[in-house]
Amino acid sequence: MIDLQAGNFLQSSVGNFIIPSERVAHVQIGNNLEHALLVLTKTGYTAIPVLDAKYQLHGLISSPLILDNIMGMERIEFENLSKLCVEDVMNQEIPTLHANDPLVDGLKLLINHPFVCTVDENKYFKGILTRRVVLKQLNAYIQPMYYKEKD
Ligand code: 2BA
Repeated sequence: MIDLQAGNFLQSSVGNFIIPSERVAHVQIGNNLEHALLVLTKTGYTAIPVLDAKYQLHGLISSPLILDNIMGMERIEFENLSKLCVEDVMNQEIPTLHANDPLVDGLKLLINHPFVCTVDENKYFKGILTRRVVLKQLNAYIQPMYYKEKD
């Protein structure tokens, strides 16, 4: 059963937990797949947002998506890395959150997505809500309750 305190925690705004846009690795519309693969490899992330010059969110690019688009029937088509742009292959079917949405909405989306982009009403990218940050907060919240009950 959700107690009153847990209810408050889950109702707190997503905006309190996001990694701000300036700390999120991203690529821009117009970048080719070679550039995206470089950014993904150097940062170590599997998927990152695709933004335009005004910081509006357009989709997500990931290493599996890039690999899928260079795999030919008989060979790896390396030339596609420079031929194709991120907007040709990015995933546009992505959920988004707003900074004032309750954390409980973010928690639900994080079941199927490792991170969820947060945007404002004009689709300007504000940051990401990650599983790590939410699990860390949830853990900090739950641990004292668990050990208090055991005492
Ligand atoms: P993944 O890249 O698949 O990373 C899965 C988890 O591995 C991350 O979970 C994190 O715990 C760890 N990890 C991966 N690369 C890391 C790195 N360079 N430094 C520290 N830890 C790293 P979360 O932190 O929950 O992130 C979930 C997803 O959010 C990541 O999935 C990535 O796609 C994205 N992400 C997280 N932080 C990002 C950032 N600063 N810029 C761009 N994308 C980010």
